Amino acid sequence: MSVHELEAQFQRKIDAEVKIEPRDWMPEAYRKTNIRQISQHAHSEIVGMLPEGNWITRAPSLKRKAILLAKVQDEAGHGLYLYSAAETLGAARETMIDDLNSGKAKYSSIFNYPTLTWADMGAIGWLVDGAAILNQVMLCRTSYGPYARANVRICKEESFHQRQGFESLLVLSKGSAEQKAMCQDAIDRWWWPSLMMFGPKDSESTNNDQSIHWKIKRKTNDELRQQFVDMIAEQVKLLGMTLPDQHLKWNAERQHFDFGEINWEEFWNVVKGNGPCNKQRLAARNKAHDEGAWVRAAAVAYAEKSNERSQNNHNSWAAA
Ligand code: BYC
Repeated sequence: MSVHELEAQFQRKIDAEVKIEPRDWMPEAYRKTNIRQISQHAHSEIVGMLPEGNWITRAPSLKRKAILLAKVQDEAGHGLYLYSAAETLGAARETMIDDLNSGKAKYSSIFNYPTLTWADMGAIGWLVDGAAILNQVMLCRTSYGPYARANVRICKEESFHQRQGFESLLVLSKGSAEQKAMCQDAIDRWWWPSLMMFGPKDSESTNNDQSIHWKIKRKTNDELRQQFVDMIAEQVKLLGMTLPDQHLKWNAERQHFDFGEINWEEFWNVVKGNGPCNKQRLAARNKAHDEGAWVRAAAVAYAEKSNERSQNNHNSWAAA
């Protein structure tokens, strides 16, 4: 079959909602864009452990500490499912990790902001995980099988993450004047960066059109962002708090909330490595990688010994 015919057959499968699996033929650009997106997603989960990890030792109660620990562990697990999904496309784990540690690979802009108070744990759960879920629910139906299945598992855990965040803010919102102020301040700081998680506006997105055509993405960046604004603009009322946007207003004609302009200069600045915590995040990842070298070496040595042992057993059986 010619490449042209293979491509036509591939697109027919996509159009018919048949999942693409690792051994199936696929255009090289489809493989590449999946490796790019899945590995960036994996890196986001791993780097995303850092801002919350910062508060594990300072959680205000045993219950909150246990919840936060479980959430951060879940994120490590999500990263591992996603690295495995990227490996099925031929990406090497070491290369992906090296690209993250050297600053070559991207990860979500959101994790380059600092977590200044305990209320930030609630705001991350409610807003950041809330944004992530909308995106990941869509990705449960992405066309590449292993990525879709990884997202199904991730979403189950993520919905607990969002609920615990909202519940934690609800407690603060009913607390002392100081707690209420802390809650509002966290919402004010995390709102705009959360909107940036959905990526550049559609007119600036380089990958939207092709990814929609291949059903890697089912909704555009702006569609998902609008869905998020509509959801949060209602939920914030339950907290008795406000969102820091004077242009936020229900538009009866559009049946959506209008909202103000995102600071795109800030977004690209953070994506390019110049956000408030980019350097700190990469330094923490590199330190963890260096300190884990002995664990990786021990695991390889153990695997080699086990192989040798089973080979010797096999040989002695064969000789007997
Ligand atoms: N930050 O063409 P576009 C979590 C890049 S973590 C940085 O629209 P695409 C959690 C983009 O990569 C969940 N970079 O791209 C963990 C592209 O650059 P390249 C994270 C961004 O891929 C711990 C360029 O801008 N979720 O849940 O079609 C605690 C042009 O953009 C960002 C995922 O990773 C950004 N925000 O669409 C709590 C979901 N946005 O590579 C929670 C998977 C864009 O061409 N990813 N860029 O040089 C996706 O769904 C898509 O990749 C995006 C962007 C919607 C993010």
